[in-house]
Amino acid sequence: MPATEVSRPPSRQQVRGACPHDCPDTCALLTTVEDGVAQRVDGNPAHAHTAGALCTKVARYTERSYHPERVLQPLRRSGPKGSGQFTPVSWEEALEDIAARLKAISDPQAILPYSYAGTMGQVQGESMAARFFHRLGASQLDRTICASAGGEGLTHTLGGKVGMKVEHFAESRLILIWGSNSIGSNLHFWRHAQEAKRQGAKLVCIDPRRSETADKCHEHLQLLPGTDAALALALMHELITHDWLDHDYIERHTLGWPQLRERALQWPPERAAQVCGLPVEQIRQLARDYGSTQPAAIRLNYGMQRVHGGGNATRAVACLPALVGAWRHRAGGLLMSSSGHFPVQTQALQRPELRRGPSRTINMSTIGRDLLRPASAEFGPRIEALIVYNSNPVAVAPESGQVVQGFRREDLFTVVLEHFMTDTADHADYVLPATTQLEHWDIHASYGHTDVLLNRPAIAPVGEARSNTTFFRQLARRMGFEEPCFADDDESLCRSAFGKQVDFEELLAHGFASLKLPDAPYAEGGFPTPSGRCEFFSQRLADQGLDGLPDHVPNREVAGSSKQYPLAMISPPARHFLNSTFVNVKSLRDIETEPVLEIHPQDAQSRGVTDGAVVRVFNDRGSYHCRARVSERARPGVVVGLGIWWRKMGLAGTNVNEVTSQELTDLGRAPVFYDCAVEVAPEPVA
Ligand SMILES: Nc1nc2c(c(=O)[nH]1)N[C@H]1C(S)=C(S)[C@@H](COP(=O)(O)OP(=O)(O)OC[C@H]3O[C@@H](n4cnc5c(=O)[nH]c(N)nc54)[C@H](O)[C@@H]3O)O[C@H]1N2
Ligand SMILES: Nc1nc2c(c(=O)[nH]1)N[C@H]1C(S)=C(S)[C@@H](COP(=O)(O)OP(=O)(O)OC[C@H]3O[C@@H](n4cnc5c(=O)[nH]c(N)nc54)[C@H](O)[C@@H]3O)O[C@H]1N2
Ligand SMILES: [Mo]
Repeated sequence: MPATEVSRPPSRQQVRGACPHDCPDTCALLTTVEDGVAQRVDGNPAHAHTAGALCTKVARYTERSYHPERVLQPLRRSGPKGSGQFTPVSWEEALEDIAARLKAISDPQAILPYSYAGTMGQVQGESMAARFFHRLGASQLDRTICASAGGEGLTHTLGGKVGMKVEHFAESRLILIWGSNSIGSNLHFWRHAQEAKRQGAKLVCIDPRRSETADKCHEHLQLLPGTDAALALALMHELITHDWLDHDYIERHTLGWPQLRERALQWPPERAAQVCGLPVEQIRQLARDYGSTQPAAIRLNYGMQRVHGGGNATRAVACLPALVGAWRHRAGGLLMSSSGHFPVQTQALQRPELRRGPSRTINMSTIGRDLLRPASAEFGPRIEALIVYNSNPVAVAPESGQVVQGFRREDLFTVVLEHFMTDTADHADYVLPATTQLEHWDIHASYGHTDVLLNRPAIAPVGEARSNTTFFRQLARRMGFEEPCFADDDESLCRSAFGKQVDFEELLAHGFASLKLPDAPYAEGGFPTPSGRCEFFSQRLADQGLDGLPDHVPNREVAGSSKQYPLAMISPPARHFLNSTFVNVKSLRDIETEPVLEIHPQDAQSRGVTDGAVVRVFNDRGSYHCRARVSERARPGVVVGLGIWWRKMGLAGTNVNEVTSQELTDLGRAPVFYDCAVEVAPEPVA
């Protein structure tokens, strides 16, 4: 060592954070930083729900943050739309030009923000961005792509996205894991289910796929996609005919029992067995278990509401706990999402009062169709500019054929804030480097537990990356927006996110703080519905001209109903990706290997499909190639295209959303990813 260089110990610290990803677990993170470089990311052992453990994906967080292909400079398009050819420019130049391009659009409603849950943070999600778009008078985005069918179903039944506390599942005697592959997508819930299992509880999985979770449950009801309401109604039928009901709870805490009773009596198990494609005895046994075991808990997840009748199916399932009085126990009831328990100060964060003119709303799930729509009296102006952040619509939105065509419009001005050159970034006019969770402040609610988490920056922004909030603050200045709220810094946004109900000093000290909630919130009724009861019958739905009671609303594309496309396809998450995030992280992609289609041996044989063969999956909307995995994880008549690969990393530059449709659900205006008929043929990539 040269004499002039002073040797000093490396500075080493651990910074408390929160996992930003779209997952019910919302883990507390501890990032080890040495000399300004993040060395590793661990689960915080002090946070009970995280319990010091992370999933395989987030344990590799530094591999993603320091990925050699991260976008580190602003880029301007230099080739045709979608070619992925870009030239680096300065932030100054990019911001000036973007402001000029937006100012040149005469009707601000021709400008559309497109964002979802790349980060679930309240600050880097919709705070400064929402202020910016309200002040601009841009179109608003209906954020329906994931959970709005189930969300509305739950709201019209229980009153909101509310339910059991997740930790109490550990004390349940019977757990129905319904439309959820918990081991793959909700690992920290699975710990509680395992604890219950060790204590003797029975675990039942309700899923068209024999998932990793189904493997570990005592019972698996492998029903056809989109038939959950039929199953729930048949369970009610059995609860009624055997009088396994809690009459006192029904009397005092529910609404519409005589009507629901009449509806359920039309669903004997034989009828449901036919619709669901299940043995009748399996339905009877489940009803017996549910009617005779306390406390019984249902972990309902969003996998069962991505079909035409997803809203009604959620309503039907959400009626069950009240019928048997399961809510009386803290380990009984249902949990789909806990997000409605959090006192999020949306007004303070997003400032809707900044909007002066009229506003139209565009549904993010029909972005393909809407980008191609001309101006009209009904639609309003043609979409002329898109600003995308926290989302990868070209890969994740349904019916990619139309989405890609829309993003390729030469007259569309597109700005994408991203970490990587995703399929969407490839279609941008400007790609701007965004910070990751290790580099910015944020604060998080959760949809799987009831703790607030604070995320402090662990390292300085990598390269020239700027946070979403920084971008919108700086663009606001160039647009001439002078309201003082555009000067709020991220730490003060974090402070305002939950108001005084959450102790910010506690968050600063520990990184997390639990909401103060009763253990069994609906033991004595008190649901947040208009009536204060669990609403079997919803007057609010009836007032909209809809069925006030839950019913079985069949899929539009029922398995076996089309000669041309006889297979029903579902496309649930691959375990080592998070939607389309992490597909470019090599160590994780190596585990998933290639886009895969699980197909039952019978269906494979009749089509001449062999294990490992390249197949084409197709319908009238489009087609994509992937590798067949002949497996009994798929039931006969149903194929499983594990999601969501980047198109450009697929076998032929496409992915599963080529075949999904832009139809919407019965409630909540949501996509129907799992209501999709296809045919499959062995066919190498041309
Ligand atoms: N590893 C990983 N974790 C994730 C995600 C990911 O991509 N990867 N995604 C995250 C996101 S965005 C969300 S919204 C959450 C929740 O995400 P969900 O979409 O709930 O995902 P899963 O838990 O995989 O549950 C889907 C399960 O539902 C099943 N299913 C499909 N159709 C039906 C049906 O009609 N009825 C029933 N009963 N089941 C059906 C599928 O086979 C699958 O096993 O998970 C999050 N966690
Ligand atoms: N076929 C099929 N399609 C589906 C589904 C399915 O089950 N099957 N699932 C649907 C569901 S449940 C969902 S939730 C959607 C998910 O759709 P998206 O919310 O679009 O999720 P991702 O594909 O993970 O894309 C998020 C992007 O945000 C970026 N990002 C992360 N953090 C930040 C940040 O701080 N700033 C900025 N600017 N960018 C950031 C990431 O790099 C990533 O590219 O997909 C839906 N699509
Ligand atoms: Mo989602």
